[in-house]
Amino acid sequence: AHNKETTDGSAAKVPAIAQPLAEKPSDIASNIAFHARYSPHFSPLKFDPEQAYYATADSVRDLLIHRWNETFLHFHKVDPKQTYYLSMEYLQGRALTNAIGNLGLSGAYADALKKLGYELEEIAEKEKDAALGNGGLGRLASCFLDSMATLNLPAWGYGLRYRYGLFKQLISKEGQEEVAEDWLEKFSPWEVVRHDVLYPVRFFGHVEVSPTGSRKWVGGEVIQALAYDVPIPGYNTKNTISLRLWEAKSSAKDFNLFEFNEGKYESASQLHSKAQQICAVLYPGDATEDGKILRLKQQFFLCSASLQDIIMRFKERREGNMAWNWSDFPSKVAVQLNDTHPTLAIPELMRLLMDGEELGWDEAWDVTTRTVAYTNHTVLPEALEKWPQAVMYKLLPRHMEIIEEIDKRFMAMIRSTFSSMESKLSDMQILDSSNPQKPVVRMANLCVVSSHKVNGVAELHSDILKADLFANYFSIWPAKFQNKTNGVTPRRWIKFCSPELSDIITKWLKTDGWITNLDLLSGLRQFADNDKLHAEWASAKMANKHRLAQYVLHVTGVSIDPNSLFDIQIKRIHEYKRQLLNILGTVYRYKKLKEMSIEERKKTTPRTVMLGGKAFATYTNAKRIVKLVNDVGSVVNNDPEINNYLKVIFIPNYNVSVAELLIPGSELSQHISTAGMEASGTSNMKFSLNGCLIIGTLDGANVEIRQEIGEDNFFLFGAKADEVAKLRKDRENGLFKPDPRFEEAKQFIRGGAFGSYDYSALLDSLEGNSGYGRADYFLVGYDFPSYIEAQSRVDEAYKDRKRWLKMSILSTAGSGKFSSDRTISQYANEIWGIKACPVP
Ligand code: B1N
Repeated sequence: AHNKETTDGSAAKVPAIAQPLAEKPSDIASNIAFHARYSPHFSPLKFDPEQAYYATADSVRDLLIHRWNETFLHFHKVDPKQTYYLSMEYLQGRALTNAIGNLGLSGAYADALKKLGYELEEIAEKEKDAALGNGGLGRLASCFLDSMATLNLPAWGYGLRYRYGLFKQLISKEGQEEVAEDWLEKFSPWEVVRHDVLYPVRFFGHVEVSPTGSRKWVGGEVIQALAYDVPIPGYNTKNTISLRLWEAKSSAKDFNLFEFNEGKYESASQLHSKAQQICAVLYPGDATEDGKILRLKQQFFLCSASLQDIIMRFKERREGNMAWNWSDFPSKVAVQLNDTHPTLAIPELMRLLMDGEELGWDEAWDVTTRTVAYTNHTVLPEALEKWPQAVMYKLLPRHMEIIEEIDKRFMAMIRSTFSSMESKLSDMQILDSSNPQKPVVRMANLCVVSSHKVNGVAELHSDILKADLFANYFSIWPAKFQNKTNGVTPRRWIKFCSPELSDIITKWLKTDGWITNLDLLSGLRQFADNDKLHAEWASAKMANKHRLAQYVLHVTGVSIDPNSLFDIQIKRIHEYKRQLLNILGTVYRYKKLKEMSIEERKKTTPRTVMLGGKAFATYTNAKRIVKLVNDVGSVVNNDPEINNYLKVIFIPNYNVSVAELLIPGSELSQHISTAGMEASGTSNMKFSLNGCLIIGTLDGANVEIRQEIGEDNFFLFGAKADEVAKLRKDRENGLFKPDPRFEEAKQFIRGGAFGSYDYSALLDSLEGNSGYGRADYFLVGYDFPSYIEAQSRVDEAYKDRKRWLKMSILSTAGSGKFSSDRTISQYANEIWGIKACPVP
């Protein structure tokens, strides 16, 4: 069926080659054919779906490169203030459908590919997910890039080009298995290597003091950072910005030819393999000292290469202008730290300004603090980075000097200006030497002290930062603290992943303006009771459910009923996210169904419970949870009495493209973390945007979602954030009486209903005998009864089709606030001070 001219191996009759920038279907088809032949990545004269993907991507790339060059020339000419987003993670997912959609060429490309014998969707699936991130923090960075481009903002993303991104999750009888996922196995058409953009990055060595007292970092090992650029097209604009990913390289002079010829192969290429290690994997395990050094090397590599590049650009744009001054730097450059992972940007900028550009401390400090801002993404104590001082001294001796000086001056400032805070100094200090065996650098403290703005990612989270984690700093610097509630890009997360629903929205709103002005969705409210809209809405949702059911059958072999309620929880597996609450509730539902008569069962709401997510490779309890979900599924799905009323599915290898399939087909999603622990959540926004109802706690952005869509349209349960501390205390004091239904569910598992695996270690963590003094730290037992009751309200609501559809429409209608366009506009106006710079 496919393009005969090129698949049968005979001399190909490739259509005539049009000009390289093709935007009409016939030109596009010819351009794709051109690339199939003249940008070959495989043996010649084949045109199977994978080659069609690469040829299509190459043709899209032409268009992007054209826009990209224009954008850079324009930025260079205008010289606006620019934002540089520093992040150790980007979860880009696939790029083809998104790029074509942002270019406004979805129809044209679909037609062009039809001419060549292909469906766009079919070839788009050949692309590998770029998973250079772990979860929400990385995906947020990617949504931000899309919004920055769409809003025509002069901005860049900086990150690392990991050879292996997030692992691929395999599910076996044992539970989760991790294998390396090779996203670069063949080649990525979305990156352009810039052979001329190369910076040296030093590690180890020592500080040399000159007779004049100036200090220089010398010796150690020097590794080159080479730039790979990924184009980020905006939606419906020419502006195309850049995600610059650094790759580590050694140079030829580091290769010891003499040693090599003597047969000493390993020592001859030592620096080469050291360089390769730096970008080998996303988040290398940091349990060992070597692991810590590698992770810190990664962080510094990102910071140093990016800042050298930023400074180079700043100077380049001032060439021939004698009047410029370093104090202009913050009016041209904003650096945003995505959590503490790129904190070393602070001492590195200080070092480059002082040791490289010969600024004095005060001037360098003024420039640095007016340039850098910090976003906090978590209050979980174990996620707050603390680097051993010994490791820092060894790897970055000059930076450690600078950090000591920042700390010293900060303490002096507190003593002189805020003497009432002296008693809090030990909490506020950057260097924490309270444990003389293991003195550490508290990276979050360094960020707060050195940034001009600090923000949380949802209102509740930002309030917790001010009242709790950073309360002392807040009392001395109230104006430093802000909130920037997260958002998601409506292009990827509804327009392209749910085109049917998007067309309905456009039709009823009589405009597609909502795609870049998501607040317009509120216009759907007036139709929330309209029967015609209900019918269209239900049919789009049903089509998405069918597509999802097919996928589930394909990856698990289990067939699920599109008429059942599709209930989904997808996110990293973590005890605070409480997948265990979900599965215990599901076990309880199963047990009750077993006890019912057939007549009673028929009155229940049939459900398909789907869970997906990856557990960190060494996180034992998270891996037990994965296994438990799979074991419960094996029993329930094969129970002929029950499997018409309940199915339990573990979705393997959850990632961005799987999310793009699951979210449009969802009806209920679970965001059920212990209140106060999920900083924001962003999938909650994607689900609600797609007309999916939420069962959730008052945590993170749930609070604001519920406000926007209305209390009646949100299934709320559970303890509130400000009750959690007391509930934990009560628990320790033996004041907690577990609900019998909770005991029943646990007992059912302990009794072996789901196989012979011993789940007692996992279930014990919910009881008083875990041995860690953290008995049910996440309050699963406390919240269980209100969770079960909220689930009953869901079952009742689902029986009333009209009511459910109305709630679904109101969810979408109330999601306008959660566009990352809104979030990024706020960052641009309230933190970065940058303005749109559209390419004419
Ligand atoms: O950042 C997201 C939030 O929506 C989530 O609530 C939050 O959990 C997530 C160490 C993290 N916080 N911290 C991380 C990631 C990687 C790592 O190595 C911490 N991720 C979040 C976006 O704001």
